[in-house]
Amino acid sequence: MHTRTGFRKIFLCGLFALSALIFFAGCGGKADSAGIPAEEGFSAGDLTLLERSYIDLNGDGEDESVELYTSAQPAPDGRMGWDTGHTWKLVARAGERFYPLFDEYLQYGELQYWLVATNPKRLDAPADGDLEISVYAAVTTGNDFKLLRFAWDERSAAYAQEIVANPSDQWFVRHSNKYNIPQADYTETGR
Ligand SMILES: [Ca+2]
Repeated sequence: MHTRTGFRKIFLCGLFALSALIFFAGCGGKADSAGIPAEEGFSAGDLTLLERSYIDLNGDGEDESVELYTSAQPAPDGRMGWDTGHTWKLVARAGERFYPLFDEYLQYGELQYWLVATNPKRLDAPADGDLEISVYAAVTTGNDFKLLRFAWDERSAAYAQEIVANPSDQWFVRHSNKYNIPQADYTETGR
């Protein structure tokens, strides 16, 4: 009797473990992390707004805005007071809902973004609703580079993040500067 109960327990535990395995395997998609939901009470604080673009990221007919902030501050002469490192924040905003896509301190680097529309159905004349919009962000520091992609996921009402490229064993990085002060010595010496 006891043996039979024991077998049943083992069988049920095995069944549960198998179900869990199938469930979690089924959850594996292209996204590299949990979705990025709206953040309550977002405040740009002392950050400086560098760029803002308007585009319909989730296909509901209303434009979101994509906003890039940095902790660098404009100097009295209007030029940006770049230091060797800053906090960089990339936000998708839908009305009063803010989605912090990226929020990190970058040393000797910066973040640049692109809004890319794709035509997955390969239609000759796609309407706006046929296109899928992704936010790509290239993130650099003095010793690493990565390319990230963010796309709206209706099911989780959040933005999914995918790491498109993040080369292994990176040692140092030279990169073009869109925002930071160009380093003339790199240009002149060809280093
Ligand atoms: Ca929208």
